[in-house]
Amino acid sequence: MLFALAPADTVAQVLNNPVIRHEFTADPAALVHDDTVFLYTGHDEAAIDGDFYRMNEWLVFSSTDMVNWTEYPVPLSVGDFAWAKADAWAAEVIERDGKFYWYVSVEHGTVGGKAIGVAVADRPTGPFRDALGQALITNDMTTATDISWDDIDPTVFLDDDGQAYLFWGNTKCYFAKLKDNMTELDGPIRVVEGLPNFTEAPWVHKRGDWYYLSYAYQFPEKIAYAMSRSVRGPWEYRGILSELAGNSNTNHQAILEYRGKDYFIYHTGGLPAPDFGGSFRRSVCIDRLHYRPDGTMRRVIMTSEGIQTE
Ligand code: FUB
Repeated sequence: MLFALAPADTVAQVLNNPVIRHEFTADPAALVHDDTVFLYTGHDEAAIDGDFYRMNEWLVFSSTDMVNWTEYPVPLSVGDFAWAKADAWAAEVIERDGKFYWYVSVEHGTVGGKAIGVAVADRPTGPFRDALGQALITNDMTTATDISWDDIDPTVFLDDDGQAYLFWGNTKCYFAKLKDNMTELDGPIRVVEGLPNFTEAPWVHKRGDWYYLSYAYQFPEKIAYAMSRSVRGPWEYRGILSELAGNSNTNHQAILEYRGKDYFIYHTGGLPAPDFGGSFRRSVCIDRLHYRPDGTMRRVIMTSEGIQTE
């Protein structure tokens, strides 16, 4: 009997997605500091039969190969914001002038609705403390939609001229300038136009002369993106970047360049039995991202193998 050799692309590799397996992680954000990647996530704690998010804290991990991750003590939780009462939803950290600012989504304790807070630390792993003692954005500050959960999913971007911007939203995508202290808005809140089927999860990054605004599209969520020559727009929609995240009805992406390679960091419900991942038991995954010569991004292929060590 003859046996055909397996084609090279079916040779078994280590299955590195999801990248964290001992707990559930969602809503990734990442930055590079001192040639090390710091991965920030939410922490899904819903029971197997849970039917909504149970999220009380955020987590931080580091890596120098995108495969092996070191976890640190819990750096920030809802309880660190005296004015907040629940829901450690999506967040992002940025470094400016040697300090690390962590913009988070939470449920406000008195104003009602979701709100955005900011914490600060001297190191990427914390400890972080509330930088303001009150919310930076509350639901009554945004009126483009009636929903109470439109002030979530902050993404922060520092432009080449030193001007920082905060983008966030659900259903509507908002943006505003930040003062140099990173804890106050510097001007009006505006609505970003040109993002069809915007749901949530904006992420702004720059490569060369192009600015990119990726976001969760429709519901269940795909990731789509737009491009612009200015962070203030106008934005031109450029299509779907990644497809549905399997058994998770949300997705949430971070885009990172590290040591000359580009990465797409996202979540799925992909932890198998006995953990049984799902929409409220999500896990961060990482795959390579590739640009075309004209700056557009190729569709990301979500894989079980993920990133392989070289
Ligand atoms: O994790 C809670 C919410 O689900 C996030 O804020 C959204 O981006 C979605 O992933």
